Amino acid sequence: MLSSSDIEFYHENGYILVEDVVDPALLAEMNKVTSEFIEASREITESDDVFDLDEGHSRETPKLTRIKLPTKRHPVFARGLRESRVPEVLRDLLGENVALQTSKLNTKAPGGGAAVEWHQDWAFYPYSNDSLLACGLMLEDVGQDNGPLMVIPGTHKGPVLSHHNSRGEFCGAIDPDDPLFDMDKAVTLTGRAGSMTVHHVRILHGSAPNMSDRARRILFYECHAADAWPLLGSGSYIQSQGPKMLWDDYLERMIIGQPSLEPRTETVPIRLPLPPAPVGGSIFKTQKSGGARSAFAT
Ligand SMILES: O=C(O)CCC(=O)C(=O)O
Repeated sequence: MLSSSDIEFYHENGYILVEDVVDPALLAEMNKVTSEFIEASREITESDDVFDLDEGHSRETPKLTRIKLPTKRHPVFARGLRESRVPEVLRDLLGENVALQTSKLNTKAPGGGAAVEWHQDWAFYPYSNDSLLACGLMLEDVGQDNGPLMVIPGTHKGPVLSHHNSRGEFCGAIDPDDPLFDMDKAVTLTGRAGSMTVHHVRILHGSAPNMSDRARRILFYECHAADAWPLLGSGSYIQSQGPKMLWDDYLERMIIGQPSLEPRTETVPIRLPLPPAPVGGSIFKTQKSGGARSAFAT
């Protein structure tokens, strides 16, 4: 269980760091399977439903930005969600009834693995209320040098900033010159393998390129209160489902408690992520094809 001061800190600042979330044996298994996926990506030349390729990916030097939907690809990633402290953290922060929204394993390769430009997840997937968060489980140590997650405390209580480019397309990132963005207020979240960041769906966050010689593996479990229902965006695969698939998938995604057919609606600031960037499929492709301006350019 989280302490009441941790819970208060999360609600006030929009993030927390929790240590020792997964036991070392399970963590080792998750890393082994992750390495097997990275090995398998040597055969891949274009991003697909499983792999999001980074620039410079090749058979000789595999460079992935992401393994997509890892909980659907291998049971060990679902075990990391269910056989760990994640459910208790979710209960403390989102209540008794919680579902997985999506999962992604961001594998920032050594030697320049891509930055994630500053954004609010909420800009990608507005819901009927904002009881959503992302758990970022560190599969390996995350330090200052390998592209750690950064957040701007308190921004989860503010507006949803524009994530649109000058052509009016959704580009999945804010403009670094936005007067409401102040990088000097950023907090960097580092930790030992097995630690987990939790960030609110509306908090501004991003991460620099990985300029170190070791990978940065963070497995994100994005979760929502069962009575938060998507307005638009969400996992692209959720949008493409018919009612039967949608329902079966929702039940499969439940983590604790019961599903809800009565969306809780709240007055929350919303901007829809339309029209889309020319290429979607991942935040990396949306930001690149949408011409997002970088806050990390040197
Ligand atoms: O991998 C990261 O550093 C951040 C990931 C993120 O914010 C995202 O995928 O939406």
